[in-house]
Amino acid sequence: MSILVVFVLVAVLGVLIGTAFALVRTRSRHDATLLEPLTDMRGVPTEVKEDVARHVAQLEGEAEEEAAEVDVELAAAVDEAMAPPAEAPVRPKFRDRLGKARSTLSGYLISIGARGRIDAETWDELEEALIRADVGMEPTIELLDALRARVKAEGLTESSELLDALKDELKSRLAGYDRTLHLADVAPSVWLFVGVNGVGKTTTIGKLGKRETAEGRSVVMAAGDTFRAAAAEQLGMWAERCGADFVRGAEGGDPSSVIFDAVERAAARGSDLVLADTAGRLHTKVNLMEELRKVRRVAEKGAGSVSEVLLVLDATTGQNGLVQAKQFTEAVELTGVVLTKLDGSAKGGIVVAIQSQLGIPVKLVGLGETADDLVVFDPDEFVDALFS
Ligand SMILES: Nc1nc2c(ncn2[C@@H]2O[C@H](COP(=O)(O)OP(=O)(O)O)[C@@H](O)[C@H]2O)c(=O)[nH]1
Ligand SMILES: [Mg+2]
Repeated sequence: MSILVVFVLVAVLGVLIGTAFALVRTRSRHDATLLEPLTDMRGVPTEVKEDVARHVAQLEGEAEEEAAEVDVELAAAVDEAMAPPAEAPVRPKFRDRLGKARSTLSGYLISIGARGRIDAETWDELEEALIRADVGMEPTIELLDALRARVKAEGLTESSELLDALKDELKSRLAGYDRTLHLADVAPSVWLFVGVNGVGKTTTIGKLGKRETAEGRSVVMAAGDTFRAAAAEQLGMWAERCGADFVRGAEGGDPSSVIFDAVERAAARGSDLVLADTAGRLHTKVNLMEELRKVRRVAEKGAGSVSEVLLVLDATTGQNGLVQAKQFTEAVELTGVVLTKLDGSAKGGIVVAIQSQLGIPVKLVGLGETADDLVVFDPDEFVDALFS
């Protein structure tokens, strides 16, 4: 009799453990049905129930551990996919790149700051500093007038207060411009780059190509500088690097037709943006300006719209850049300036001259030669860097 009872109990236990096993294997992780059979073990002795419950708990624990391991592996894989690439660009800081411009000013700033009082010599030194930094004669006079009025109105007496007022004045004069690069309502948009030879047009297009493709836009680069074959090759390399489409023409060919073809290609492929390079030199200046007018017209003959005409200026040329800017504004309506080579320029004040004399915003500045060295111009950061 007792042997029979033991036999039945062992059989019941076996069946229950088997069922629990099968349930644990097939259930979804948070499935509560697992414990249901256990609640229906009427008439089964307590020790057996406890034994079964222990087994089930152990199996459940193992299943949870396994699921947790899978979760950890999955999270690691997602992290890896979302992580920025190892060579993630670090935005260059004005302060680190404006060494030359800062050293032009620093001697004056230290001397003015050390003077303590605001006197005639303070004003002379300030004027000299601004002229040396290539702020330009007219903007310098305007700035000094505004500062004199401010010193009087606010009762400033310390030279350090005067320097703070100057920083403030510069920041507010440089602020307030729209520095975004606009896209046309209907693609493809065309951004045209103009400027004399060697200022950094092709390099700027390359840098922007990287930025725009990284933001998910499809880009066509147009080698509108047909003056030398090397110019097209240089642009072609940038295009390849950032995965942009590339259109070039024959050496000495018509730049307008290259840009027209690029717009056609962009329209056919549904691309967002055409970055159009132009030549910086021709036999005469009159020809160059005529050609730019034609390029501008032809770029809009097809499906594209020119939404930016950017004048590229080399910051190391200082006031000379201003003369160029005036000539280019006569040929084409400029939407902004790209000021390159600010990293190598002792004449940071040219930014003030350009904006105050031409009323055209400096939208981008070049702070070096690599693809990530083009940044949106930030007046506050710029002024703080100059005075640090
Ligand atoms: N240091 C520095 N060099 C630059 C910058 N932009 C362009 N360059 C260099 O200026 C030179 C002329 O540039 P390029 O794009 O060929 O001028 P382009 O003739 O106007 O097309 C090249 O050696 C560039 O690497 C910049 O922001 N900083
Ligand atoms: Mg070029």
